[in-house]
Amino acid sequence: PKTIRLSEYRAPDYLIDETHLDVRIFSDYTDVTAQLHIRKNTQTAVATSLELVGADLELLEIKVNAEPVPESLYSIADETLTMNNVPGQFILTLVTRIDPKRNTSLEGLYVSKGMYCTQCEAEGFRKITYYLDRPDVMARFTTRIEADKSSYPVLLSNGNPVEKGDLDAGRHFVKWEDPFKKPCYLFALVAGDLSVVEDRFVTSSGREVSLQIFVEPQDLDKCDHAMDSLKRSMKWDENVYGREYDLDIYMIVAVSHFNMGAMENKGLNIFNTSCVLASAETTTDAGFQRVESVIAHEYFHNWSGNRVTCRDWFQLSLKEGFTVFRDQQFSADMGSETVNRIDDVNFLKTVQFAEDSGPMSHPIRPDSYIEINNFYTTTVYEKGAEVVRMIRRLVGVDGFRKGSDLYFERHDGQAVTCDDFVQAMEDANQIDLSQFRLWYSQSGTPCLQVSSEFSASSETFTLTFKQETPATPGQPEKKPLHIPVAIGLVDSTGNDLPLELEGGTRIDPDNPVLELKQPTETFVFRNIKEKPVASLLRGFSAPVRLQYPQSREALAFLMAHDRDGFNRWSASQQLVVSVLEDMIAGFQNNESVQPDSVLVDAFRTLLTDSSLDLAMVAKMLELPTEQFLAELLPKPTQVDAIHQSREALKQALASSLSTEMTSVLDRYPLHTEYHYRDQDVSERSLRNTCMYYLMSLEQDDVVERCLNQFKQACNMTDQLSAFKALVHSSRSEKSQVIEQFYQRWSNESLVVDQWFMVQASAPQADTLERVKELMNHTAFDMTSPNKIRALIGAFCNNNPVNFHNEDGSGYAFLADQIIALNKLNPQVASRMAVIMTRWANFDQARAGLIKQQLSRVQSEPLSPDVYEVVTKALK
Ligand code: BAL
Ligand code: ZN
Repeated sequence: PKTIRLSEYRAPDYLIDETHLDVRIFSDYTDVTAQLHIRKNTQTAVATSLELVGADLELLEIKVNAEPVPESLYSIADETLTMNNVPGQFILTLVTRIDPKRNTSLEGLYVSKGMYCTQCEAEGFRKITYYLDRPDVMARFTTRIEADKSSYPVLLSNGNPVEKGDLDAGRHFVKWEDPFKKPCYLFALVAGDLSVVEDRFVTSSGREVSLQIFVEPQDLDKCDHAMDSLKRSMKWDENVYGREYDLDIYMIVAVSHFNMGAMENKGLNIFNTSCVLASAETTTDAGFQRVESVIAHEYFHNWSGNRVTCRDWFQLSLKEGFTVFRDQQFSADMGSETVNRIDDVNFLKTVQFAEDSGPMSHPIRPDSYIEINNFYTTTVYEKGAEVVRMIRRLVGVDGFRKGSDLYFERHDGQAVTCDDFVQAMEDANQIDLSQFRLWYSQSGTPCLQVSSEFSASSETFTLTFKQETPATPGQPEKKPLHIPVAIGLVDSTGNDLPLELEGGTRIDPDNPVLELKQPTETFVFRNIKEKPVASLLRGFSAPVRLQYPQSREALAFLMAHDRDGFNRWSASQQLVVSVLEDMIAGFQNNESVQPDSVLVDAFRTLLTDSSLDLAMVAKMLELPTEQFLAELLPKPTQVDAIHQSREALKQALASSLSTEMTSVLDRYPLHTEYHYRDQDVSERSLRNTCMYYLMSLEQDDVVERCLNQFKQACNMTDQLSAFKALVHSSRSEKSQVIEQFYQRWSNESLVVDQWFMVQASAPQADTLERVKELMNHTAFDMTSPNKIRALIGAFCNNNPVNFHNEDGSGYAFLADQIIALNKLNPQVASRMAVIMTRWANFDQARAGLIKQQLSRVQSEPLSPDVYEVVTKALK
């Protein structure tokens, strides 16, 4: 497979102004007629040959200006159709035959549970017809779809329906027209027997938009939350970014077999059912939150992605980083800003930091790839969002809005680059972001080492920052980055001190930020009369690893007093980690270490102080996951020590604080009615966290309580929490509970996913055997990405102690699945292969076993997706 490089980008030699598709669906095949209005790009064109790309297509006809093209004038090879001596402007007609029913890659046109649907981003359109499948070629589309009327009564594509009618033999057609030019990755088509939920939205300028969510008939009662989230997103984007919707219809279709979460096709979003359906009985609070944020994310793409799109796929973060940032802002405005920030940062530090320190590390704007599908990563998305967030901090809220207005106005209808985005921010604010631009090209997580010194005699407090970014593949040398560090110096009463630097510079009290640009920088604060506690990187103002050793007492103090909610949580995590480090050391010396009373006391305060914010209390009580700890702690990762010590800490806290935790269960009894609102979500979260602790003791009274919750819960959040606590225990009741849960929910595919997930993440030693058994369960389906993620993904990602069993059985299991999936669905296979790229983090024996399995995978004939990951991992 070929490596594609950003440095080799060339504008297209040919452009397509109009694309007219006629898609005729028959039971054994689908015929696609494409009429492409092509012209030479006068800006660049040197070539006289036109090269289109296509994959898995049978070419039935080819005409130029309605004249058949003789075979001597075109050639087909290896995913290309090359035509020689084409005119400067012409209409190319292509008829291709495709086989959507056998398309298990879920790219292009495929069938999910009897419904035809598409996924074209990044390069799926080439599986529909030969095309200039690149985002800088933008055309106006019309799409005529024809199919059997009784099997496929609903026929959808982008834009507005302009014509429909019945045909012979029980067939019918609908023709759609999209007035906006777009790259082909935003093309979509759906044909199915679907029910629809409808609503309307009136835009700020008074235009009425029809909103439609298409689902299978049994899911009609699960669309309210998505519809409500959509309307709130539309309003929010008008208020916060001044962006109005531009078509008369906005459609969402839910499909069960989908590689991603959802896709922002113009006017016709296609969603994984898991990101659109929600009901109290079947969906957890986290599920409701996910639906809200993904609905918002795809809607926001209409401006950040569709109206202004990417020039090439290296610029993916232009639309994804910005849109993730926008959906994070939206979620923060809809609920608790701090809790949302904590969840986002937790995810970033667990997954993105791990990616950025491994063989797949890449900048948010990668400079090369073999398969672009491998770059839909947490780096491009979540770190990309952090980079946009830092720009906002540097230019301020108003400056950021000026910059985004200029960006949208300047580039509407264009395919542009990350540099264009930064340029708009610079131009709107007259600031220089030249050093800041390194965040786009430099990979790796910077490490920020901080030391501090208080001088009572000179009444100064000195902070010294040293930044260093470790070498990453292809980037041995790193330059210093422009890093905004939000800070506060907290006095003994918990108040922030005024910040004034030696020399007289006052730091803005509303946005106290230190801007680092040099490898080492020192800041001396004056008029500091008592030793303060420094609160650094408030709100996680930059995606760096902060190393600032603080005493446990200082951390407990910040936990209680920091006015920055994020840093209160961060202090609690650091305190827990520091206690766990003692326990891990003890485990390795065969000593049992009890948790420090500083932690126990701090947790007791959390459980008993009724003035505290419940949602924050619940977050602060959550122990960091084993994956988070593995990422954070020194390598080689002590898989077993981490697991055992974390379990021991959970039990010790449960035992010391059982009175306080039990009284939380009494104070917040099970809700009898479900509402997805902050107070209720916090109560459920806190109660279930306490239940989770107490269940670690496996005492009869708590087990009884948990069983009652499992039976009586009126919502999935409470039922699933109880289910998980029971299944992850060693109590004999669990086999019955597993059976009951399945019997109750076997018709709800998304709940069955949860059923698989909980079992696959159980810490008991027989879990791998159980996972293998479940792969033969009637509900498991190797062509469904949701099922694969729920069972195989959950075992390999969320069950470190079993997956990394030193006998290597977990690795052999994963390799078998990658080999099988490579043929069925390369995208999903390569996601699974990424798990194996982390071998260097483990001890020699485990690393050797992982590499052995990687080599076994490598010896197979591989898709470019899996090839790229495995080759980079073994380099
Ligand atoms: N564009 C792919 C799916 C998403 O990020 O919205
Ligand atoms: Zn996106």
